[in-house]
Amino acid sequence: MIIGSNNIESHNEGLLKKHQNKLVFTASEIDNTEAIIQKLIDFQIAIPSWALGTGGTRFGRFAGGGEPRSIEEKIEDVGLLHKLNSASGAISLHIPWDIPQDYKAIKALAAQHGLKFDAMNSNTFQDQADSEHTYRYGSLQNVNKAVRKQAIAHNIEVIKHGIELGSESLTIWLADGSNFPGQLNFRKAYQNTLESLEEIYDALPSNWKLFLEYKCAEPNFYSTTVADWGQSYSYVKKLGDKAQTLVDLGHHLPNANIEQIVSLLLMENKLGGFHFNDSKYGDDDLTAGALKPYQLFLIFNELVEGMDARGMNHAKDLGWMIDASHNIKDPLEDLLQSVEAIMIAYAQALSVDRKALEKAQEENDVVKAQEILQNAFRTDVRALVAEARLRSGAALNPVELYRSLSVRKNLIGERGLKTLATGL
Ligand code: PSV
Ligand code: MN
Ligand code: MN
Repeated sequence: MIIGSNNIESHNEGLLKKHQNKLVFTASEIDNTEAIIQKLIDFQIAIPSWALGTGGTRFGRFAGGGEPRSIEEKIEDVGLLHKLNSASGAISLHIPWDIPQDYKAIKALAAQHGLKFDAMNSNTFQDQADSEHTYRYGSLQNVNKAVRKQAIAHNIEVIKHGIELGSESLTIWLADGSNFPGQLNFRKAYQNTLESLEEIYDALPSNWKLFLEYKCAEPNFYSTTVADWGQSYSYVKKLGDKAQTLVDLGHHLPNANIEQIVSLLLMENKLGGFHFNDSKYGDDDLTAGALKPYQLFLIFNELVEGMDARGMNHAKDLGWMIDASHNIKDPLEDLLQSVEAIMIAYAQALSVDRKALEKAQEENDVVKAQEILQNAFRTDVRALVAEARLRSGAALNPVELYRSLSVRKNLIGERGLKTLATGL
């Protein structure tokens, strides 16, 4: 299925008048709208290949139709998203769920859709049919050296795939940990993990980054070897400049102050990137901004403040990725909603009156500081996000256009009703 520019133009024509009125009103409420729109145009969020199909839980999976069956079809799906919103210009692959065969052809297909390859993800949390050793008791932490070697070799293979595709980062998430007290010697598990990570780090090209993702629990329920930002920080600090921490919004203990974590990691130059999603209970992997949009805004508020303080480029200097799973929604609609929510939070953070906030903070004017933040959060910035899309040739309302073009029905026509996306 291909969405033509003519489809987008006629959709936009129908919505233009209303949009322009909203934009004029927004510009009367916010000072620096032109600068914000430009930053929004530049901002791209990578789509994870594994979120293009229906996810599931251990209780079942209710797949929708027309899901991508190959890496090529996954690229095509991200291409559809990018055509609709011009903000999803990258795909993040997971090996071995996505095994690139013909690099040249895959790169050409991605380029045709205006896509880059964002972080490559390794997988040492599942045994593969051809694996010699099991990860039942962990991978990089394993007491058995042969298992560790297998996991290290896998990560190095992932880097090699990434080099061929033009990716520049590797994300490592480890399921390693223990299920019961006494099962693991924490000190040895840490040391084994560090040594293994060092070997992987040594295989990184000079222009690459290694992102070490943390997660408080699951699949292990007593201890996790990289369980929180402090543990990730302790590893990446030892590894070197190319290693940084990756924050997945769903990987914290309840009520964690994620915005403060982000601020601290940025200050230490150890924030590498994000996996955006939302949650109520645990690693729920729900649509970004669906439950806690204020938290998402507060995170972006720290990001904008911290990146500006360090002179960083918002669009290029961190890895922006979604990590989501959809049990009941159409995955593509869900991803459009996630990207929109992230862009809104970013726009809101860009609209914060920084000087006034700094003054309020210096004067310990707590009420004023709250007024400033909440004013930015409560001012409707959706017209700015839509304007950024319009200027990039994308749709004013991506979900509406997706539906009016019956994209899912077309994909079912092409790929069939019973498709099992590779991966999750
Ligand atoms: C683990 O929960 C995680 O967030 C990691 O990023 C994985 O690679 C991803 O989910 C996919 O299962
Ligand atoms: Mn993640
Ligand atoms: Mn997760």
